Amino acid sequence: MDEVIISKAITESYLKDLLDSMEVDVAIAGAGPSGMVAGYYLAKSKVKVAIFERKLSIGGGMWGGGIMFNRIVVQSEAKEVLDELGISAKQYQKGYYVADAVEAASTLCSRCIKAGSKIFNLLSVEDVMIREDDRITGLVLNWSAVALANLHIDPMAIRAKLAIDATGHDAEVCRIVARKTGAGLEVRGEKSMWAEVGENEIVANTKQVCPGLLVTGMAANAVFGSPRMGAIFGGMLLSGKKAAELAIDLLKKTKR
Ligand code: 48F
Repeated sequence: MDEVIISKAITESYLKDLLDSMEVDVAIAGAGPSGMVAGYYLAKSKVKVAIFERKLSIGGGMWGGGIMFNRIVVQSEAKEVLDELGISAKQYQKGYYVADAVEAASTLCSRCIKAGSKIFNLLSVEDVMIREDDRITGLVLNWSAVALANLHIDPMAIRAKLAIDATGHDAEVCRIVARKTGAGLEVRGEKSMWAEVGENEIVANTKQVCPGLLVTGMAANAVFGSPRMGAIFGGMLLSGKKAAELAIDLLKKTKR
């Protein structure tokens, strides 16, 4: 075994993918359930997509389910997404299905990558690129370790025809856009728990919030001031699917 060959294999293979992902159709911030569902459906439709995740582990809030019991609940409306991904679920009561959070997160991750998404962990989105008409043209990334160590290191830039904020409760990309650009975006912040309203509104809130930037998952409810919902995940899955569908439509329009 040659340690240098091992290091070269890792470095060359990683850098090839990173270089290739510096210009993509869609760049997604955050590899939680909504971001990975969006990535899955986009890649399945042959869209070039990269997902950037701050943490070492991907899957966001899915692993712990609710209450640190690794189960998630999904309502009937979103069961089709579990079926599409091959995640098993048992009916608990009419309209409510329970799935193993570990199976759900790991299967979603695997299907997202095998469909063709590139996922890069340990990278945080710290800014966006912006051009005329307040159009978001890409994401600005730095190694998460740089922020943790408080190092003064300049970031790298990824060009994307569209970006998706899937950063969860903090809606980090939308907050950056609201704070640093003239795009007129306001982040109202999520409201207290009300599962039914939160689940209904999350799909309606999944939209393009300024030219070139869409929002999905809990970030969508944070932007529009809708409630949180606790350990029910159907809305996240449907929101990710809708974000992918909207992005595919927008990409088709820009081609014309
Ligand atoms: O938080 P997260 O799971 O968001 P989601 O897809 O799903 C929410 C549910 O998990 C749960 C819920 C169910 O009712 O409310 O909370 O909306 O995943 C967001 C991911 O984005 C990463 C973060 O580490 C997590 O894995 N993330 C957050 N900010 C950044 C980021 C950033 N600036 N750059 C890169 N990744």
